[in-house]
Amino acid sequence: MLIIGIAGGTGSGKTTVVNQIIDELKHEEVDVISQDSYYQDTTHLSFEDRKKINFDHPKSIDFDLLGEHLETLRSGKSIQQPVYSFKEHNRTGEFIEIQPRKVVIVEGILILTHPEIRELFDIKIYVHADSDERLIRRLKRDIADRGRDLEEVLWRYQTTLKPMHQQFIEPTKEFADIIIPTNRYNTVAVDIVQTIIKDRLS
Ligand code: UZR
Ligand code: MG
Repeated sequence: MLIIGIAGGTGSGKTTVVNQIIDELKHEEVDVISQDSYYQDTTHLSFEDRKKINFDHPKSIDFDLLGEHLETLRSGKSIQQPVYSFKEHNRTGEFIEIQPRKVVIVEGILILTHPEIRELFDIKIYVHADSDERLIRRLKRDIADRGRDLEEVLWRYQTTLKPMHQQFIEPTKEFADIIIPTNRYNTVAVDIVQTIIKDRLS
């Protein structure tokens, strides 16, 4: 099994890169695991308190569960992954079963911040876009898909997203084997990653 970690700031284009990488793989060969599924269980908090959680800080992630799940998949067994709701800022109580596959891609802003989790990755990738590009993408997404408004997104960006990015996310670039720039269309970096995957699978 090949486990690939893909980090990068919010709006850096992680999802696009993941989709380009898996484009040439067969459905039954790859699992994509999002950090979002591993936000801490916050059932003990009220909705008002959950809204105040700093979701860009490493402590918001249940890395113990993520590590356990990756080990389980590596041992050839399936996992029961919690389903997360961005609307509720909490786990829904439902689970989905994920089967072990030849390639497991783990993506998320904070996945390279944790030393033991880093050790589990065979390939570490950091997706880079300039902060203005990321803010533009984040604004569009939060307004279109997550029912937020301009003021709220900008306020969150200045008070949380930017400082957390500088403190925790950007420094993990140092751990990356490959840095993929997404300010403009890039096919070479993705080709390289696909070649490594094919090579390891054969
Ligand atoms: P990406 N996030 C939420 O907005 N709500 C939640 O309940 C959980 C997470 C956001 C989080 C982070 N920050 O910036 C983003 N906030 O999801 C990471 N606020 O996701 O890498 O797709 O941008
Ligand atoms: Mg995402």
